[in-house]
Parts: sequence; C-alpha cells; structure tokens
Amino acid sequence: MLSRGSNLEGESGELADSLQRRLAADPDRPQYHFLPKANWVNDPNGPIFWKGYYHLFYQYSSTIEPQGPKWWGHARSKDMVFWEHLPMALVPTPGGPDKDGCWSGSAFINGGLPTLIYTGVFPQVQCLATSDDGMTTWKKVSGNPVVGAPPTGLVVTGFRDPSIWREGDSWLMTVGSGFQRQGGAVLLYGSKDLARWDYLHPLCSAPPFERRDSAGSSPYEPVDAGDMWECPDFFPLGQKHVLMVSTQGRVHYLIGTYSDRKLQVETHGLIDGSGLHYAAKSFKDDRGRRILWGWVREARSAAAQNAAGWSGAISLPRVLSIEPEGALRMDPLPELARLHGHHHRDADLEVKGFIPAPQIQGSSLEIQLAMDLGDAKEGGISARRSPDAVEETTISYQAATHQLVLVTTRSSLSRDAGGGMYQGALKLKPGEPLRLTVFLDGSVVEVFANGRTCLTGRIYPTRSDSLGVGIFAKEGRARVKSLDAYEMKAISPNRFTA
Ligand code: DQQ
Repeated sequence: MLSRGSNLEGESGELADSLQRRLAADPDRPQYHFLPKANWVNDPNGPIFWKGYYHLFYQYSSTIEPQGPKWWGHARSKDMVFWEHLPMALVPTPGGPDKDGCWSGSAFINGGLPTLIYTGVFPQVQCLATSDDGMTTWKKVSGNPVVGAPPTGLVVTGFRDPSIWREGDSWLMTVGSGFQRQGGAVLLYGSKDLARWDYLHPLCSAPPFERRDSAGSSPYEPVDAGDMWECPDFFPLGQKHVLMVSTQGRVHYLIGTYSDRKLQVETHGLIDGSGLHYAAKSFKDDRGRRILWGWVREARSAAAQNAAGWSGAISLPRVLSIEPEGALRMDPLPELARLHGHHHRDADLEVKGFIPAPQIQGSSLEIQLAMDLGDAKEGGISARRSPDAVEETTISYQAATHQLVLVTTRSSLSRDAGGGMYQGALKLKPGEPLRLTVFLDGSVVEVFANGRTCLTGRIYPTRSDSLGVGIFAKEGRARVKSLDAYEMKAISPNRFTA
C-alpha cells in the first residue's frame, strides 16, 4: 500500500511522466551513484554476492516529507558499477511485526536459501524473510518476530539493525543498542536454527564517543547523543576484527582482537569526517575483498528535497584494508574506472596561488591529484567553480593542522543549501605527496585522501556555469606531480532522458 503523497504508481516503480522529466532535468541528481528511481533512500542494507550478481538492498520510502514507513528496495549488478532495479524486497505487512516499517538489516545464505534479517517497528523486533525464486520475491517467515524484545532486564536506547554470521555450528547475530547516558552497545546473540535466539553478552560497549556538535552534520537532521549504536557491522580484516557503528551522525570504526566472542578494541577512527556518509554496511565479495557502502545524506532543506522528488544516495563502494600502522584504509572500488570517459592529464606544474585548469570542466568527474606541498601552508583543488568564483567548492590539505578540509559554504547561492567546513585528520609522512581522488557527481562530492581519510559532501550550485576546476597553493609554492581528470559516464537504468 502506498502512503499519501507517494511518487510511485505501484511497487513495480512506474513513475509519472512529469516526475521523470523533472528528474531528468535536475542538475543536482547524481549520474553514477546508485539511487532509487525517485523518492527517499537512506541506509544500504544486506549487500551480498550470490550466483554471479552483487545484490544491494536499501532503506526506501515512497514519500520524502514526512518520511513514510521504510521498505527494502533491491537492485543487482554484475560489477557494482552498473545496476538493475528489482522489485521492492520488503514492504510492511499490515498487522504484522513490521507494520510500521522494515528497518535495516542484513542478507545471508542459509543452506542455499537467500535470507534477510531485519528490524520490524514499532516496537523494534528482529524478523526473517526468505526467497525461493532466486531473490526475486521474498516471503516473511511465519515465526516472526524471531527476537521479540531486548534481553530481559536491560533498559536499552534501541534494538535494531541485525547483522549475522556463521561461527562453528551456530549463527551469531549483533543488534545495535545502547544504554542511556552510558554509551552505545552491540548486543550479541546466538542460535542453532535461526528461530530461537539466546542473548549472550555485549560484543562491545563503550562510554560515549567524544561529544561532537552538529556543525559537520546535515543541518536538517538532528544528531543523537551517542548512546545508541546503529547499524553495527562486524567482520575479520587482515589479522584483526573490525566493528563499525553509526552514532552521532558519524560512522566509527573500532579495530581490535576478537576472543571469547568479545571485541577488545585497540584503535578507532572515523569512516568519514563529514557526517554526510552514514549507516555504513559492508560485505565480502567473490574475490575476498571487503567492500563498504554508505548512505549519502542531504544537506538541503526538506522543502528542497520535496520539490526535487528525491532524497539521499548510496555512496560509491570503498575497498577496506588495514594499513601497516593499524588504521583502516579505504580506496575507491577499482571497477569504477569503467565509468571513465574523456581523460585530460597535466603533470609537473608549479603552483602559487590559484591556477585554473580550463580543459577540465563539469559536474560528473573523477579528479586525481598528486601534489607535493613544498613550503605551501595549504594546497588542493577548487571544483564546481563559477568563472567569477561566487560559487566554489574546495578540497585541500592544511599542513600545520594535518587536516584534510572540504569547504562547501560557498558551493551554492541558494538559501536552501546547507554548507559546511568538514575536516578529517590526515598526517602525511615525510616526503609523502598529497594524493586526492575527488568524485563529483551532481550534488555529491566524495573525497579519498591517501587511502586514509575520506570526506563526503553535498553541494547544490545554482549557476549553470559553476563547472570550473583549478588547483591552488596558499602561502608558499607547491608542485603538482600529476593531475588526471576523467569525465564520468552515467549509469542506467535509473536515468531518464528529458
Ligand atoms: N536507519 C534505519 C534504522 C537505522 C537507521 C531506519 C540508521 O534501522 O538504525 O531507516 O540510519
């Protein structure tokens, strides 16, 4: 059943012609990030590889404001770059434990049978669904909810977003939770048959992360107090184990040793410094790589999202590994190079002040910069710049503070667009050049710096000529070792031509 104000004419996803025309003409709408055909997307759910296809599910709502109950959208791909939409996987069942929404969760294969585990609301309970037709349609199991309440005696801040794996002859499941004014927690359950679950203990719990204000987060969404850990994701990586949790508008990673079914945390950091990349979810692909997806949130008013007819995007896939020093490494999926079109290269340039790169223009680009900072205090890229620079987005490294900085405060003249100065710690080693990979895709900016620091931004330039690119160095001279820019192809079929 569709909510009032829905933009879809049916679960098959037919869109009204007028909406298709609006989406086709929208310069803010990404062209190579995965999106539903229209309307609202938030968390990526249940990424999995099965029988030759990568499947991606996602939190979907057919309305934007007020947010309707959540469904699970579904798409598949041969390469994690080009996608094919499939029918909605999960829709709330009237009168059922998920009557008010099918919230985040995971996908797994149980003895050959594709299975989803997710949170039904309200109250928050854990449910299962299976597919016996090759992941085309999904049936909820009759025993739902399989976990109907938090552990007896625990007063928790939430109880949602199950994640599951096999250990010996048991299934183990984490559920995101926490304790008021104490901090988040990930609750660990065990089961032999998926039907009966026993609560074991917290896999990991912690005092609240250092309190952050909401400056780096979307100005249009509240940031919680950090006492609820959403979307836990737990997996082995190299010789260590990694737990990701989403809280206070950010995704934190905790790396440590897993023993006695508990995580002893040894180091931690942020998946993305901006607060606009949230609810990250990963999976192990068919080549053994650990791939991470996230929800790219909006930084514009609800009215602007409503007027656009769509909200949110799924991030580009990131390949995770562990650096020799123990921090998490994140690189864009190499297959994204399939989107490369026209290529322009510059090399060996001295930079003092601002240098335009007139051959590089556009809103759908991948830009790779390798730069020696020299004695410059700051150096980086200016993008989506209007000829008179009234609109401009900058990505730079500040040598004194060891910060990667993404500034979107001047990206748009529109009052509906929220901007920010987003920062991520990045300490360059002696002699190490700054290596930036910047993906520009309509209103989405994703920045990877030296594999160690990522920043995601949203920009909504108003001027059709805000397409310029340049390089800058402040208070000193820097050297561009190489500057490569690629025009990026659009991914169909969720693109519309006007
Ligand atoms: N979004 C889901 C919840 C999750 C939150 C609901 C994180 O399951 O905790 O759409 O963004």
